[in-house]
Amino acid sequence: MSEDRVSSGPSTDMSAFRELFAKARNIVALSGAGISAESGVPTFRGAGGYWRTYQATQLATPESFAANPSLVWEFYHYRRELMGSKHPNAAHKALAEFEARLKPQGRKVTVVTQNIDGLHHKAGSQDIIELHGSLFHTRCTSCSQVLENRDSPICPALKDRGAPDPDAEDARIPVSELPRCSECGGLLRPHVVWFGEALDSVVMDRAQSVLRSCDLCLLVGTSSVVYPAAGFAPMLATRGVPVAEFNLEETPVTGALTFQFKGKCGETLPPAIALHPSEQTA
Ligand code: BV8
Ligand code: ZN
Repeated sequence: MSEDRVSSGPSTDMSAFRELFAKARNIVALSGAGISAESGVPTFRGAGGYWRTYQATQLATPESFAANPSLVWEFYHYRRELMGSKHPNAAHKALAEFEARLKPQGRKVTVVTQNIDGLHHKAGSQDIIELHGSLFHTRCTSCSQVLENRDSPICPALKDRGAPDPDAEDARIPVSELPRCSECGGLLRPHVVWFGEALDSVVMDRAQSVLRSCDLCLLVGTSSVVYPAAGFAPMLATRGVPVAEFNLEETPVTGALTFQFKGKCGETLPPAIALHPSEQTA
């Protein structure tokens, strides 16, 4: 009787991973909030996921913005201002160096991130797809113009507002004093994808295209619960593409993956993607 193959689950063999990575030519790094945790940026899960008495998932919705644009803008203003003192950590930097090192070898590294904090850009990565938009871009709710905006504060009424403490008083800013479009005067919103909103089709097409040619996936610091991003790594694994997860803990997709490297990605990722002896001869 053929023995049922017990799925052995992901390997923790770093040398086996590095042999595969040495041959990979189109590498995709799928990152989530966990890659920015060691930079001091709160993640969505656990304590970090709260701002005042709200979970981020309650505020990151079109319904919340329609009902209370002042509160949602305080939340995003807080996160924008926070980034002024946050910097890329060893994991962001390792990915940026990895991309630069492999380029002359004709090998691609693309960062596909769920994060809106801009730390991959700050670390020097070039090939980045921001699936969920950016804290530092606004979109006009009237004329849809998208602009980069790094103004601090983004409007006078938000100056010194956005305190995260549960007992902080909501600013109740009149909508006329919230960020307004310089073109048409319309109300601006953060150019991010909220829960219940579709991802930008151009961004999605770019992501699908890099995933189609991917021959190695690094899944870094994501809880893999938010779709469609959470479906990317399992889809690759089903296609036989090796996927290595770098996370503090198990996630719903861990069992389907090829490699699992547990720990802080600022410590586990850099040695995993450091120079391989085969590259010297390249
Ligand atoms: C869509 C931008 C359809 C905003 C984000 C019911 C109602 C409504 C919708 C749904 C529903 N059920 C399912 C859905 C779909 C929904 C969804 O998946 N919901 C989940 C909650 C079930 N998805 C959507 O709504 C998406 N759109 O489906 O549209 C559609 C189609 C056509 C037409 C119309 C509609 C849009 C989802 C995008 C939402 N926007 N962000 C903002 O940031 O403010 S999502 C946001 O949360 C992040 O971008 C990220 O994607 C997600 C958080 O996940 P992570 O990044 O993984 O972070 P998290 O904190 O969860 O985990 C951190 C991980 O890191 C942990 O595993 C931890 O262990 C690890 N870690 C921590 N420290 C370290 C570490 N690892 C290593 N080292 C460390 N040091
Ligand atoms: Zn406008």
